[in-house]
Amino acid sequence: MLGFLRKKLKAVFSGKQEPKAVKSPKKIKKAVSGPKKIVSPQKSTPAPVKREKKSIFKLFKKDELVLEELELSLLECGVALEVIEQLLEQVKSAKREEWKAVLKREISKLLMPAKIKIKAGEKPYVIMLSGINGTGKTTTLAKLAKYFQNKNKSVVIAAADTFRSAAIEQLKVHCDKLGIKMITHQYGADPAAVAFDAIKHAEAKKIDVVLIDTSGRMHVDTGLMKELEKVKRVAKPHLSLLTVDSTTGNDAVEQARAFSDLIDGVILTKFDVDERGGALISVSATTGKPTYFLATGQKYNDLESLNPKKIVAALGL
Ligand SMILES: Nc1nc2c(ncn2[C@@H]2O[C@H](COP(=O)(O)OP(=O)(O)OP(=O)(O)O)[C@@H](O)[C@H]2O)c(=O)[nH]1
Ligand SMILES: [Mg+2]
Repeated sequence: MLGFLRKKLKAVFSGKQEPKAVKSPKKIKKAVSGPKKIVSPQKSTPAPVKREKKSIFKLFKKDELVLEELELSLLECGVALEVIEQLLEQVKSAKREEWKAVLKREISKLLMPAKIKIKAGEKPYVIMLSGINGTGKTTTLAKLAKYFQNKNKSVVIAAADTFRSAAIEQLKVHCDKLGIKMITHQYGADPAAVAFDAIKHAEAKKIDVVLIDTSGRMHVDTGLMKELEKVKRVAKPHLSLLTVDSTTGNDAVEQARAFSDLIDGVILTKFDVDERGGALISVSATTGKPTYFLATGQKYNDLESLNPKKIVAALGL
């Protein structure tokens, strides 16, 4: 916003716009340094102000108001502040009449739906899920298993979360319900070794898909992020996906940055809890990676493809 304000004031001083509409340099300085403060031409000039000058400042104020409206729509949808700033910078380079359309277009471009395509020879097809704690990795993994079963593909699951207590038992419940074999080691074992064993098992039994569950890790925990790198190095997944909780706010940017090099795409989880899509906009803008699914509930079939139009519509622009 401030950049925009500065530009306008620069135009006033360079003579491109009527200078008299602004009271004094002192006031201008205040307007520049204060947040979104606009100098009122009426208050600042005791002499009658010409119509022309007035309209310039009306437009100026109108621009600010439109930008604020766009900013508010993005904030209300839970888009991270950093991403809002980036988006508004793009918007401001267009004509004001086009701002809303440009914003919608830019967001649509960011949201890239993708589908899993298994090529001939990719057997077993290996998928690894990662993400911060509680974002829905294990539940989504079970949904993915069901997704492949629905396509008549055989599945084996690697319980590579050997860290969190009860993680293996939680996954076992899903595997038993779905009739899927789970490869596991002891708690505290190397997760990369679990993934490796599951892939070897799939190769021996000619199983189509290996799904690797990993433990939740905070993106700031460098030790655990290194561990994830190792799992990836060993398992060489065809697809490495990050689960992002729909309710994530500003933190989505930092999460996305930390995982970005380790992932090929995103699954937005708990979309039934928060359908605004702001977290997905933030993560997509930060990683440039596509979205494979939206997880929309607790049932195994609650997986949907991303429809960018739905997310853009939720912005209410
Ligand atoms: N409403 C809703 N709840 C979900 C969804 N996905 C997961 N959950 C719930 O979110 C909670 C955490 O899910 P988990 O699958 O255990 O998450 P996780 O990422 O594996 O957790 P950690 O392994 O502890 O990091 C559970 O209560 C799930 O039932 C979803 O799409 N919608
Ligand atoms: Mg889990």
